[in-house]
Amino acid sequence: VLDISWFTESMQAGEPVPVETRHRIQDSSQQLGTVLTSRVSQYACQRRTTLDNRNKIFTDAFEVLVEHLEFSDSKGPCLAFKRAASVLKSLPSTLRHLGDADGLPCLGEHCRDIFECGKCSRVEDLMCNEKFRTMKLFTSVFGVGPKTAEKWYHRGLRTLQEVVSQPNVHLNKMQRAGLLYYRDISRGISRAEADAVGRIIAETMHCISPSATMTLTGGFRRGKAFGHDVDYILSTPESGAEEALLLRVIDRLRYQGILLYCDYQESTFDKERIPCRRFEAMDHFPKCFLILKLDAMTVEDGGLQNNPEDQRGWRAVRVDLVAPPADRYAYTLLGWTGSTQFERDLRRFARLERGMLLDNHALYDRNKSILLPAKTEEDIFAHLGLEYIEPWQRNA
Ligand code: DCT
Ligand code: MG
Repeated sequence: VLDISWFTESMQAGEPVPVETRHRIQDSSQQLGTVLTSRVSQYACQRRTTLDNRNKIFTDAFEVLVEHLEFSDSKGPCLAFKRAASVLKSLPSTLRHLGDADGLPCLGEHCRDIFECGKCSRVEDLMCNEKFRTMKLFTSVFGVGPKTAEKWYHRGLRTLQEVVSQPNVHLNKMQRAGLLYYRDISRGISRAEADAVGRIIAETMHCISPSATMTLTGGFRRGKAFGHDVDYILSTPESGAEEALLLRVIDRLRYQGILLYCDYQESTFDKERIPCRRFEAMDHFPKCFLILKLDAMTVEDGGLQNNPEDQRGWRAVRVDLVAPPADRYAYTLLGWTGSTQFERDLRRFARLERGMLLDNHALYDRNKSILLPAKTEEDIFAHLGLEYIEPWQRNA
């Protein structure tokens, strides 16, 4: 039985998150940054994008449109807005004049709304739109994608309280966990919490295999102060032992009583079948999507975040672990570091500009019909003829 005692207060699509769209770009012949903008690449992997986003006022608005388009499965327009937001994030200053956008890639007519009208009515309408707000609420649950959210919406459901109390709503194991720990996992994880998770996993892993190593990846490796989950790569120098290592780590976490949820995906990696010519969202390495119980006492810097929930002395955190074979480590590290837009453009750049195929498993040169070996991320950038971009500059 799903214990939803904390659901007593009505969980529903709350006040719209304020997105300030009332910033008007002046139409002026004065162009601030043409020298700079003429050198901005259309590929995120040729831009250095730190977390210091000077155009948040615009990118927040774009991200609302992206979310809306993702809900309605409009891939093309969605990608166009993602690219536009990504270009803006890389700029060293805020756009002040329409002329500043001239010469910038990916900022075509579809962006004029947001720049020109002083306010973007489309964004403001969405923020008040019941369907959009409900879809946002439902998809914020771990395990709930746009399709399920839409189904619930059409059944007339509007709050999480309604979802859990409807007897005819079937929830899978992931969604049940998502709802059970909703309060915790919808709240950001701090770097101190991510490090605490890392210490627990490292300790567990070293009991099993002293020579195994662990690398923090995802948003935290890019320097983010908060994340929605913690991503770690586990590796062992012993060839072929990675899958057993991951399974034993999971077993031990369970034995410690801190494994609240585990979705284990076994390896489907076959060395004979690389390169993979068709793009797949996920790699084939053994991995797991976990929810762990993080004890406040294990977190440095004042324990868990200042939250009344944490009076109970622990919080739930989402953790992803992946364990590639040792010779696939560099590709996996590059793939899991992100951002998603940076990865998308790396693969696109490889394919269109270099005739190469890149994924988390390998880099393949189609012209020479060879797999290019790499021990480090630097090796991969070098094969692609790209300047090395540090992880903290990949926040595209
Ligand atoms: N990734 C990707 N393509 C996807 C999803 C993920 O290339 N469709 C890569 C990039 C980031 C990495 O996997 C980890 O994914 P997330 O944890 O979802 O992203 P994040 O950048 O770590 O974001 P957050 O800080 O919110 O966890
Ligand atoms: Mg992450």
